[in-house]
Amino acid sequence: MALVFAGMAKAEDGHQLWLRQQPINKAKVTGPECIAAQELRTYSTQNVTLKIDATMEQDAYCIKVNSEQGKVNSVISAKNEIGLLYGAYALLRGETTDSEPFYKLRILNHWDNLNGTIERGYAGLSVFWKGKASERKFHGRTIFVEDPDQPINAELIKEYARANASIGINGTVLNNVNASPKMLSAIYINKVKQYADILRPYGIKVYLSVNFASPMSIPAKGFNGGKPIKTADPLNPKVKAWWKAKAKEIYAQIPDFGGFLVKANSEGQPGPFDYKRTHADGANMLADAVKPFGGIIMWRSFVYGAAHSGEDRVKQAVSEFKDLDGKFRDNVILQSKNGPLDFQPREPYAPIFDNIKNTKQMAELQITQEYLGQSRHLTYLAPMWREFFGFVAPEKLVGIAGVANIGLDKNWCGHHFSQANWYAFGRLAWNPNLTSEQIAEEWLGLTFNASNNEALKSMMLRSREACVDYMMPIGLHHIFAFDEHYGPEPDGYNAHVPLEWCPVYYHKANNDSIGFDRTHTGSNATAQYREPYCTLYDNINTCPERYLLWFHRVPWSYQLKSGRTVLEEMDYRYARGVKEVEDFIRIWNEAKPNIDEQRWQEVDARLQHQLENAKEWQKVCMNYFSSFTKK
Ligand code: GCV
Repeated sequence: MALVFAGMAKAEDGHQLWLRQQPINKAKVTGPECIAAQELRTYSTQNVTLKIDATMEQDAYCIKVNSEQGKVNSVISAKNEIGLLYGAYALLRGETTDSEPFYKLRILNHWDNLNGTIERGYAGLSVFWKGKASERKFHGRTIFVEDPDQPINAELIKEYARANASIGINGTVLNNVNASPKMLSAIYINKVKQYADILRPYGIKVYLSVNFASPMSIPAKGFNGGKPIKTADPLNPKVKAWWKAKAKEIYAQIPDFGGFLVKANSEGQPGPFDYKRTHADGANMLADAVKPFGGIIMWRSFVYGAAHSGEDRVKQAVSEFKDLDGKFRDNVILQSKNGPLDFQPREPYAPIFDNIKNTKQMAELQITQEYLGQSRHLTYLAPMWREFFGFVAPEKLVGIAGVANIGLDKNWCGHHFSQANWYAFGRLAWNPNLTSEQIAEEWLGLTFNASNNEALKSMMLRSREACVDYMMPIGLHHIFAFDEHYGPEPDGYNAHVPLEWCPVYYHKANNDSIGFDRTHTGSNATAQYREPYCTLYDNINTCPERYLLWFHRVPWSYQLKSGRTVLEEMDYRYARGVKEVEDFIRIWNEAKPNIDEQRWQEVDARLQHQLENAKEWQKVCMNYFSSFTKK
């Protein structure tokens, strides 16, 4: 191994991600000439035969290793070149087993805007879209505007494709779910085609997020004399015709285009509800438009403030979609976040997965750490995603989407350890039964030559729980500073924004009690869960304490199993979270001799910052919450 990977002395900036092999150029590779063959010829230490076996499942591969007289010859078989590519990367990782992906849809969601910025992006600007600085400024800040004339960065996108293919990702949504209608204009479709052409040989399909009101501002080729129309009502024949014409226009350029992702009637986005139509009306209309070309619609259930405005926010997705179950076309997939609120450090699973039984479903996980320290904290997310799969059986889903954490930063993700989350997402989308340990070990080996470093592995595995402890223990949630979703703001209240964006709405602390009563005596969100969880969560004696203040309102004198009161328990947990980060710093210091200088320094600087932040969370939250008990 030591010969294969980059030497310790060589400066590393993280750009190569987990693909740090040095070219060896000694392997003999026979079989079809394809990217798999090129990769193996360059990086393999053994001779390999590639075989096409048309009877195999799509994307599956079979690896056979034969050692004869000290010489290793392997055979990789697959249905086509993409399967061979997956097999090649597996072999280069040291795997010698057969494998097939659990999910057909393993998709990254980029929340990238056409002006080059990224919503909840913490690693620089978009790798896909470039904007230019406008002359106008907003509160002293530069405003970026679209610039469709900018050429694409084909080399970078090829690297992106390679990295994704190496972990089995096979789809990418190129733009933000808060979508600009301009995404569907001819000039941008042409750019999407350029991306599709680069990504195709790596087995990656492109998808787009669409703005439901696009027909009102963008022309569709061959329709209405090139003029937009006055409505986006999904039952209006002209609207249906517009989307059909648009689908035709897209597929003429990108025959294997994947389909659309839609955020409708949520957080100000247009949708069918604007015309008193249902989500099914909207989704089915789009589904019919892409169906002849084999496209799909991923319709998001992250909807609040629409038909069920005012209801406990965590209940609204079920309220909006339950009655529509079974009414969607077969090429519509309902895409839901893992938790019912919004990617918090810890949430109970989203009960929409229990309530929807006759509609295809996908889970949306967030790789970008919007609420978990962004690219400044070391937080390994595999344990959180595995926790979700403990409640929602992987078989219930037809695919997995991950909100990407990728940007133009040299190391792609901002924090070197955030790369582990991109990696883990791909590996879990391929096989949701892999353990967090296995993935961490693999990633540490490939990224830092440190697969055997138990301390680093333990740091990764403990990091998400530490984050929960120093941000929001025992079921606290959404007590972040407004908008940035980074630091603490437990007293946050702003009369000018929806109440569901204000921290005080979630913890409801007063001089007597704290917590959100979501039991049958309160918002009754517990009733949306299947048994045994419904009963388990509803009853304070059986509700796991990690969800205590999520589901229950308790007096300050309430004692937890530890014998500590709520405030004492908070005190204990915040302190424990801080101590964990101190320990991560110690572990990282001990690993110093084994890690290249630049990456060691960069991670160290971020860990120091993480510690400051953890202490700030502890101080601000303890000051605030203890103020109630002193009155
Ligand atoms: C893309 C949260 C985020 C928003 C995001 C939204 C969503 O509210 O803060 O930035 O918008 O979720 O998932 O649609």
